[in-house]
Amino acid sequence: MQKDSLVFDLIKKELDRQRNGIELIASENFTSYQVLQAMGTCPTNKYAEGYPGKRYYGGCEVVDEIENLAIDRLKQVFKCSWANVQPHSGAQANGAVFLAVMKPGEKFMGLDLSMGGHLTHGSPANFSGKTYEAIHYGVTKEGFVDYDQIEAKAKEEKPKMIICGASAYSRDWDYQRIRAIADEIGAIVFADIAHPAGLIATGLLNDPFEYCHIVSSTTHKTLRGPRGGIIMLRNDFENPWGIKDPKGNTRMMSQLLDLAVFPGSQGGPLEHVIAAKAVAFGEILSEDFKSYGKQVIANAQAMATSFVNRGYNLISDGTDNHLMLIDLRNKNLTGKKAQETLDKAHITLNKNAVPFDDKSPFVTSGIRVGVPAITTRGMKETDMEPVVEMIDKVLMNADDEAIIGNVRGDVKELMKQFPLYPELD
Ligand code: DSN
Repeated sequence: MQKDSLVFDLIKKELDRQRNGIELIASENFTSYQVLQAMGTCPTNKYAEGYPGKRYYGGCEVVDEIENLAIDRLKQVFKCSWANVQPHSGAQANGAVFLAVMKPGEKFMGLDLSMGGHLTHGSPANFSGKTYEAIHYGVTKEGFVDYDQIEAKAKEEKPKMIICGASAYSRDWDYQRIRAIADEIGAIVFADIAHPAGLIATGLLNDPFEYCHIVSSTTHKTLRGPRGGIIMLRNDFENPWGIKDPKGNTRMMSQLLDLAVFPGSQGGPLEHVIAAKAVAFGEILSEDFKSYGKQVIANAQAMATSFVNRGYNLISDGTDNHLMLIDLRNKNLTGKKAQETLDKAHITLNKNAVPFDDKSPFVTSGIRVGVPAITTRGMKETDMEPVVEMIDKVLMNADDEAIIGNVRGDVKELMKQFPLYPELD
């Protein structure tokens, strides 16, 4: 059969874009070549609705082994007793958690999207805000999660579930305090660790499993796996909230969550992606990944220092994790302008609302900058200052095409030192 060059040429073009640019989108990363290979394999052909040993199709004996391997490795990564590796994405994982524990119209609380939260934590545009009653907490004017506000609102509103987790928050979480608040009102604590999961897996940030009843994540951010989602419990439990399955039976939390993923919200699992998740979880268990996690934090802190030294205003004045949120108002730039201008120099990041932003989400006053991807490419602390220097040069000359063109050339030269997927040449 003739190769579909139209598609494969575009894939090659995307590879070149990734190779030649500086990738600073905080939610992106580069998988290993093995993870990439596993994704493009024959389990994609297999229907396997159900779970290992309990499928609705014949011929599942091998994909059962693949899925069990992924589950076993994930349980080792987070020292948990139960895991579901089928969610197609983080949003699907969160959708399943809602479906498992909340009835339509019930109340929950999450971090406001405009303060760093996520769409699935109650945005009015998302199923979570449309189906359930969302109330929100925010951050203090210094940019830290406002735990006093969580406590006051929780006592007043008595939500059934409190979500901790964010998409644009550079600090660690006090899970213990949130659990103590939740216990006073009998609420479920659900941690969405999609962003910092790789740093939690390596013990570099607080452990949500000690205090949160349910934990979800994506697998493609700091976990450096294929694009997908997961749900986990450290200790399975018979739920004290008396939550019932669709047939009216009270079940263990793991059973409620399994039912919510399949048949509740998904059909056939993507077994080729689950194979790639298994590869990634194996990598996370290695010593190399521990060094990677440490380097991510070291790079983020070095980059934050370089930005502060150049007069940039970091929300909360710094970072504990892999990202930083920068308010550009003192530089007379919007997030939109900054993102678009940096794109021209092949430096990729995203515009982002900052807490108490006066601009629309399409414009924003800020940018979110993350280091997981450039750390995977091999960059170290000493590489951060040159990167910030290039960003600053572009932003301070945002209408000068010649200067931006020169930086684009410098970016390409620099990134040659950090090869990406040489196996594909
Ligand atoms: N869209 C992801 C992010 O960029 O943080 C979260 O799902």
